Amino acid sequence: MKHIPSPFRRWHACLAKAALASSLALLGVGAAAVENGPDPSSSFLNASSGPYRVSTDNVSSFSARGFGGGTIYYPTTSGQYGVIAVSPGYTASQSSIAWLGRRMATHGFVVITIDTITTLDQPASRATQLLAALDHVVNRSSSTVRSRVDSSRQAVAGHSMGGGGSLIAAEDNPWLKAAYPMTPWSISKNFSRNRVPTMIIGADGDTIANVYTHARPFYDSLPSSTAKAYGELNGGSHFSPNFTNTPIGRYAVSWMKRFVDGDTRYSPYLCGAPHDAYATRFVFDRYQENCDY
Ligand code: 856
Repeated sequence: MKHIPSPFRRWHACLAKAALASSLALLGVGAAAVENGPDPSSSFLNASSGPYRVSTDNVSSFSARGFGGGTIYYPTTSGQYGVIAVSPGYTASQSSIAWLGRRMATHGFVVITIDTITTLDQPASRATQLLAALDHVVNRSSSTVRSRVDSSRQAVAGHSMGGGGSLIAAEDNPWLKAAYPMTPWSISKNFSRNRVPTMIIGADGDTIANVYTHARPFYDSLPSSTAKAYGELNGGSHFSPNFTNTPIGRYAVSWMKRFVDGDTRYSPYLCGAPHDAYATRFVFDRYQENCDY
């Protein structure tokens, strides 16, 4: 769509959105968009935490069915929040992605960061474990957590083999609202059946899941009818998703807000001017998307 001058593109998108919104309203389908928290700003999204205070519940490996246990991060304020499960990578534990679990929760999500059953589990196994973890939060967590969950809004994310797991989970479960694979690693390269809005994070210096054989072909395989984005970390490594000092947190929050909550206040941070200004943190000209969304 890049060849279409942007005012036209925005105008057509606007008409299309208005038509879609009114037909959805007429049909009475689709969950209403949820707006949790104040209007976003760039500085708000760049901060290491959002507006919600967060408590944690430990899920022991003994009580977990179908995954290895984990930690649930949830807003202390009562409300109805989307649910996100996050898997670490090969040989790693939940501590490696704890920062992201907490960060997303502070923006108004119930997040479970998981340990896998064994740290050597492969992506397909991580996919089923992500789904088991979502099921735990929705059906078997403490009543405090369950009271904060909207089970119609669930999403997955993961690092490396966990990122591959999140791609497989999304492809096999079109009811999911969003996926966020980070420096994903997978033997299967074709995710052309994926109907779940998916943002993939790659890293230019990744020597374990090289972007030319992993993140980029995965992105290219996603159908054009699926909302998608690809950002490649500038000066990044396979382990960038284990640290906070990258665009990963900001885009994770924006992607989940937009597609788990349907909160279009975040659209400019994915498709508009604040995104354009900030996307310089990614490798120049390698950012890809199929906006408008
Ligand atoms: C952090 C994925 C042949 O595959 C590999 O060597 C390999 C190594 C590591 C990972 C991964 O998940 O790293 C994440 O532990 C594939």
